[in-house]
Amino acid sequence: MAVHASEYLRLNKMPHIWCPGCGTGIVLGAVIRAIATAGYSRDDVMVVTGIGCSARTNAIIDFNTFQTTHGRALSFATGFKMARPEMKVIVITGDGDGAGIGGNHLIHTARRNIDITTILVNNSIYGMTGGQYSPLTPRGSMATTAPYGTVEASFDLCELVKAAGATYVGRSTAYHAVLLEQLVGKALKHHGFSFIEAISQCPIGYGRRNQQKGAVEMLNRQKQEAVSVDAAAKLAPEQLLGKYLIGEFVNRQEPEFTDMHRELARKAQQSSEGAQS
Ligand SMILES: Cc1ncc(C[n+]2csc(CCOP(=O)(O)OP(=O)(O)O)c2C)c(N)n1
Ligand code: SF4
Ligand SMILES: [Mg+2]
Repeated sequence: MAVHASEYLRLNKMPHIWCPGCGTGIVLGAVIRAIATAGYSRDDVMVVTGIGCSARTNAIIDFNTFQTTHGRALSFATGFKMARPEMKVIVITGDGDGAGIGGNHLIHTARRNIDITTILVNNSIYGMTGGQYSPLTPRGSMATTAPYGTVEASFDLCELVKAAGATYVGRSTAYHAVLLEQLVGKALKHHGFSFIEAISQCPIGYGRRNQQKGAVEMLNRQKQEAVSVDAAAKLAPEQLLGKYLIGEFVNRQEPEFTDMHRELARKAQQSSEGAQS
């Protein structure tokens, strides 16, 4: 019998800690609906997070869950996946956690093509710690660490993980929650490293410093600024200025890390048995 997504929530841990209008709950809703549609039981799934508002998803979901140190979720998740390759390992991380302090882990986990699904909640800011800018904060934004606006360029994280070797890459927004659920569903079924960037709104840490008056305005911006990959193909470059792409960017098969590691262990075992006989 199909599981209803709400059965994956720890209702006794409610209320959650998120501010009114926060997009993280919308992202989590899309993720658990995708898991329900895929039909995984609670015991099949391990969700690993680092630290941040996005990492607090772990407090209210009823899977095997592990909240790790800031920026290190992918390293812990790699260890879990190596020990229990039959489990569905999911990492939920933030732009500070996954692209800032954990950026190096992200590159190398993508390069290994280990079968882990990563959902990075990009709310353009370090939300939990009060609004410091992250590597994904748009240039010119106000932050507690940039009271006159950031001068650093942000980068396109989907392009980065694609270049690093991720074999499934997509992006959606909290506004486009149905697309987000579909992309997460495909990422979960993909055998290899899959990465979904979920653009989300932080009305408190980012919005109120940047003349974005609340969740509705921020969701409307997501609607206006996001362009689907198919629509973008028909537009001239100048029509895409100030926009970002959403949809599926990469979907290809390459040898997966735990499979290759198991094969290597088998060969090593055979060769040591051969040497002893
Ligand atoms: C090693 C370490 N450095 C810094 C912190 C403080 N810290 C906790 S959450 C956080 C930022 C989280 O930002 P992000 O990953 O974008 O998550 P959000 O809160 O925006 O969802 C920081 C810097 C920490 N807990 N551990
Ligand atoms: S600080 Fe921002 S990201 Fe954190 S709960 Fe509040 S609105 Fe959400
Ligand atoms: Mg953030």
